Amino acid sequence: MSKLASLSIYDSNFFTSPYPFYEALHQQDLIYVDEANQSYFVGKYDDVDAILKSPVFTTKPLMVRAEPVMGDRVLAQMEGEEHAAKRKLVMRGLAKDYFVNQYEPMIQQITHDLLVPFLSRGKIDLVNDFGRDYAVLVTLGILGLPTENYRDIADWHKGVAEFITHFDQTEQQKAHSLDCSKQLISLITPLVESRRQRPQNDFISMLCGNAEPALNMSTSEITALCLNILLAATEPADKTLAMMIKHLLSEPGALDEVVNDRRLIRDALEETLRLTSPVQLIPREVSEDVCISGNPIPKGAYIYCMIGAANRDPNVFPQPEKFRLERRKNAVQGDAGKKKRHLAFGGGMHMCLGAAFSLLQLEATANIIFDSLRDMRMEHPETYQETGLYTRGPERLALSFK
Ligand code: 2IO
Repeated sequence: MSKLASLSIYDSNFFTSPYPFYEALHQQDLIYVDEANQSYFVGKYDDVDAILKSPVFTTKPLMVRAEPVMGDRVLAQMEGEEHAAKRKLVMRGLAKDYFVNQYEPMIQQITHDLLVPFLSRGKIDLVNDFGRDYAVLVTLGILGLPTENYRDIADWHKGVAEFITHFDQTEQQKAHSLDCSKQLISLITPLVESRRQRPQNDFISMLCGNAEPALNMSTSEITALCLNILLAATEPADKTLAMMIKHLLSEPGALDEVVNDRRLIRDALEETLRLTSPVQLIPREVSEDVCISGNPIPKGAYIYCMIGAANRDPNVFPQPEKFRLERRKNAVQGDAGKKKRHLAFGGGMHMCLGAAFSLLQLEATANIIFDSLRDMRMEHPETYQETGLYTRGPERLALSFK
C-alpha cells in the first residue's frame, strides 16, 4: 500500500536532481501529490505501465500543453481508426528500408560534417558544439525541410519545446513560444501546399496522402504533424547521445568494451534511456475516479507518469542507479514471460513511433564518433550537470580526444 507525499515541481532540489526523489518514492512506496495543481506523480513501474496501457487515462492535457504551439492536434491526442491510420503512415515513412537507403547516409554525412572542424582541436563539447545542430539537422533531413537557416529553426524549435516542457513560463515567455510556433508554421505551411500540388519523393508528400488518399489530411494537420515530429525527434536525440557517452566514460572499461564490440552500442543506448530517460514525464488526465496502489484519485486529476522513476524501480531493475551494459540480457520477466523493458519510449497505443528509428539513428552516429574521436576523456567531470524536469539532458559534455 503506498502513501501520498507532497511534492512541489518547483522545488529547486527536484530540479537539480529528481533521482533522490525517485529513490525515496521506491523505498517508501510513495505517490507524490502537488495539491495546488491537482496533480499526482506516479513512479512505480507496474502503476506507470498500467496507466499507459489504459484508456481511462487520457491524453487530454496535451490540449493545453501542446496544441497551442502545434497549431492542431498531435498524434498522441488521437485515438481509434484515425490514430491507427496516421500512426501507420508516419511509421511507414520511418521504416527500416528507407533508413538503410536514404536516412542512414544522410545521418552519417551530417555527423561527419559537424565533427570535422573539431578533429584537429582534440576538444569538443558534445552538446553545444555538436548535439544541438546534429539533432535538428537530422530531423529536417527526415522531413525534407530546408536546412539553410537551420539555426533559426533550432531556436524556434527551442521556443516551442519550452512551451510544452516548462511548467513555470511567464506570460512573456509563453508569448515568445507562441511566436516561435508561428514562425515554424509559416515556414512549413507553404511547403505542404507545394508538395500537395507537386508531390515529390519525400516525407511531406507522403503525408499529403497521394499514397493514402482516404486519409485526406488538411494542411494544418500535416503542419502540426511535422511540428510534432520536429519536436519528438529533436528534443531527446542529442540528450541521449551525450548521456550515453557520459555513462560510458564514467563506468570503468565500458567505453573500450563498446568501441571494440559495436553490437554493444544498442545495449548502451537502451541502458542510457533507462538510467537517464531524456523524457522524464508523460502527462495524462484521469477520466473517472480510480485507485492507484490503493490511493483514491478523483476524476479530472492530472497524472504525471514519472517514467524516469519507473525506470529505476528496484523491483524491475536491480541496483537501478548503476549503468550496466548486460542489464538487457538479464532482464526481469513480466506476466506473459516477456522481458520487462524500460518505459523511456512510453507504452500502450501511444508508445513512441520513432523508437526503432531513433535507435538506428544514434547507433549510426555513435559508430562515427567512436571511429573519429579516439581515447575520449571527460574534461572537468565535476562540472557535469543535467537540467530539465520534463525533458532532461546535460548542459554540456566537454571532451578531449586524440
Ligand atoms: C508533442 C516531449 C519531446 C511526442 C508531444 C507533446 C507529444 C509526444 C512525448 C514525446 C517527446 C517530446 N510526447 N513525443 O513525450 O510526440
